[in-house]
Formats: sequence, structure tokens, C-alpha cells
Amino acid sequence: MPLPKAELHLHIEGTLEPELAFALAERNAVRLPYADAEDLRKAYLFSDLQSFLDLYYGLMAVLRTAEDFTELADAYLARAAAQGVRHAEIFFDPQAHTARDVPIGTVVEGLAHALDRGEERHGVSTQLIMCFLRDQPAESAMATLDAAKPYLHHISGVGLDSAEVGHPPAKFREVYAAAESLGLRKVAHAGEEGPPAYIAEALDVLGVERIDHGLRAMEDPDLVDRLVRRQIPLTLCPLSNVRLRAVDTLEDHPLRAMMDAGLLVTVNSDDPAYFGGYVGDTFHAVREALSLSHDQLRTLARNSFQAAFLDHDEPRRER
Ligand code: ES4
Ligand code: ZN
Repeated sequence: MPLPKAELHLHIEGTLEPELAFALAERNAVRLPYADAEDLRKAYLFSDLQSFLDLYYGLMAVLRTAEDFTELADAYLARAAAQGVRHAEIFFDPQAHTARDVPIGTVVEGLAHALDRGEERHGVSTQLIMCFLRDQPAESAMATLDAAKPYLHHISGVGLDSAEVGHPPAKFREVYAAAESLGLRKVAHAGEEGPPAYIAEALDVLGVERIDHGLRAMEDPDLVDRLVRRQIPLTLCPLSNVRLRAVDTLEDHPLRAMMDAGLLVTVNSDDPAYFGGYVGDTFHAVREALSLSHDQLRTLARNSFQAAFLDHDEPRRER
């Protein structure tokens, strides 16, 4: 029996396995610049975040109908459940679809159709978090928030993803203020490739409750001190960090040092179809690479539920 856990950093578009991509390409008459699934998988050699994002957004061309999004989400829930996931807070990127003339309603209703059946079919409860693409203008994010208004009963929060460096959190100050007044929870990717100052800015300017990645927090002892004191959750993605070359090898990953420092860290899969494993695979890989004890694995699983937007009626605020 795998450890029961929550997954808090998972891009649903990042669960698009090559085989499903080819099946959807055929169904939707989309031509892909790869011979077959095996050929596509061979292209998954990334040098940094941007080199991944270029391929990732390109492959989304196969996602066109609500049924496509339903199938994608249902496949994720089946895989996640098999690895012990009981609760998942799932990111999606509306702008990556609306830019291709797929309406946000098609995306949300397609995903929600699978997620609403997640408990019954897979024993997994879910929430949806819509992410803004930080390398797009803040006006586009605000328009996306506006377009999401008819679907907010399916959406529990907002996040910030895509190319980080050069796009500091403060760019989205007004968008996050508007999201907060709509009652949405707030998270943001920070300190994946960007500096520790982006983590502090996401807390100070956007008022986020969790930091996605936060890998580079360890470079700033004062920031670590603050994150520890406030027990701000960090949703680490160790396999992603290796594949996108943020760390050299899994053995070099600071996860263990971060736990030892008293940070509330969780382990997640990010884009599992691209980075070599779902969250159970990720737990297994870090246990081996960092020689984690069973107690430490249980701490990580417990942290995942503590950091989840479960049983917290009110957004977490810094005191
Ligand atoms: C992402 Cl690994 C990562 N970082 C930033 N944005 C993303 N979107 C999907 N995966
Ligand atoms: Zn991510």
C-alpha cells in the first residue's frame, strides 16, 4: 500500500502522456512534428525551463474539446490513485488554450466532468487552481480572471506559472487583489529559476498562502527563517528540478536540507508525463537518492495534507 498523500503541484496539461497525445491528434486531425509516441518521448531532453515550455505548449495543440480535457483528467486521477493520492489540487493554464481559440468554459467544464467523479471513481478529492502565464501581460491575466467568472464554482484558487525570470510577482499585484476579492485562494510559482527575492515578493505583494517550488529559498537565510516561522508550505518538485537542470542530480537536491531546516515542504510531480514519474514514483526516487527514513517519508505525506486547502475555512494569513 502506498502512503496516502495529497498532490499540490500538478499541471494537468503536464499529465499528457505521448500515447494520449497521439490518440487525440488523430481524433482532432492535428499533425504533430513527431513520428510516433516513442519519437516524441525521445525529444524530452530539456536544458532549462524555457526549452521544456516550448515543447509543452506546442503539444497542447491536440487538446481541443471538453471530452479531451475529461479524458486527460480521468487518466491522471487513475494514475494518481494507484500511487496513493487521496487529494489533488490541480493547476491548469487557461491562456494556453484560449490563445488557440479553445474557450475557457470548454477547458473548465471538461476537467470538472472528470474531477466531479474523482471521489467516486478513484477515491481522490480535487480542487482546481487556474494559473496565469507570467510571461504574458498582466492585462491578459486580468481578462482571464474575468472570463473565468461564470466558472468560479469549479475553481478554488489562482496561481502563477510559465517562464519566471524577468517576470516578478509584483507584475500581478492587481490581478491577485481582484482574485482575493472573489474569494479565491492564492499560490504562485517562485524561486524555481528566479531569485529568492521573488519568493518574498510573492508573499509580500501577492499575499500567497503557498509557494510553488521555492527551491532557491535556501540561498537566503532570512527568508528561510520567515518561511519556517510562518510554516509557509513549499511545493517542491524534485524530478522536475533535475529534468529542467535547476539541480544537477537528485542526490544534490536540497529537499532533505530543507526538511532539516524546519521548512514545511511537500513533494510533488509537476508535469509527470514529461519528468519521469508521478508522485509515488517521486517519493520513491527521493527516498533512494537522499536516503530518507520511513519517518521522513511519513512527514512528507503528513505535510501534504497540512499544506492542502482542506479543513481550512479561511485563507492562511501571516500573523
Ligand atoms: C511548469 Cl515546471 C513549470 N514551471 C513553470 N511553469 C510551468 N508550467 C508547467 N510546468
Ligand atoms: Zn509547476
